[in-house]
Amino acid sequence: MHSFSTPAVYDWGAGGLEIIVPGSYRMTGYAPDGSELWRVDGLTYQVKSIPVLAGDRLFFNGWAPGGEPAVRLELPPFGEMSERFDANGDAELDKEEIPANWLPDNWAMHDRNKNGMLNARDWAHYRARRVSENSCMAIRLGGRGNVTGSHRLWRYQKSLPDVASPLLYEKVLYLVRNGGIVTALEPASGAVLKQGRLSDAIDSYYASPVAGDGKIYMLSETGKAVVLEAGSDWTVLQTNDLGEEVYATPAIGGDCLYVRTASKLYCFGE
Ligand SMILES: [Ca+2]
Ligand SMILES: [Ca+2]
Repeated sequence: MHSFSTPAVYDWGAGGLEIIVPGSYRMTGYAPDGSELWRVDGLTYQVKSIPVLAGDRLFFNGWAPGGEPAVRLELPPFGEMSERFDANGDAELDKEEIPANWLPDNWAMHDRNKNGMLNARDWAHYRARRVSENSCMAIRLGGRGNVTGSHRLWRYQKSLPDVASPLLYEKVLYLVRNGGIVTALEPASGAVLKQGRLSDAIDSYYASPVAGDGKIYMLSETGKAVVLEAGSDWTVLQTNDLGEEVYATPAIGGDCLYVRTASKLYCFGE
């Protein structure tokens, strides 16, 4: 499928570099020569957030439409589908053979050879997408091979951001979901420390949160700039309105917070 995440580089010092690539359905660690070192399964089909590295831990959020636990579909593999539903026995599933509640709403995307039916390859393409699940997860680095069972430490599946990346700051992991829902997670366990709504900034969030000076900064799509006091019991200190769209993640340099809105570049400092 297609994804929008940016790879990360992990430096093992004398152990060399590792390139970590989040993609559809899996996260993969590569050596600089391109050979695969490890992979973790269970990512959703289309990821946008970037990995957050801390020590030998990696935190990652992946969200795509249809991947919420309540709406995803546990579709059977093609073999089972043919046995149950291929009425005319041509090793293809047509629209009359597939149960109505399992029909793809984007048929053309999955009918790869455009013959009006889904063969085994088409069905695998569709099924992979519909069975995939949104989640925020923690991974322990350093494994080799498929380390989904041994190195994926936890998954959290509620109130996830679509685009905004997680933020790890002073031992708390923050997520901001569209609608202004902020969740603070305990990084070691994935347990929820606090969840609440930014009542003055109920909006979509494309910019990732950033932190400094004991505060968390979240900028919404329409330019609401929320300042939180950081912590497992975070609170809203201030909400300002910049009055126009923000999609870029703010940058911090020295004592300044740089924010780019649709038409301006701001520098905020003491
Ligand atoms: Ca058929
Ligand atoms: Ca086809």
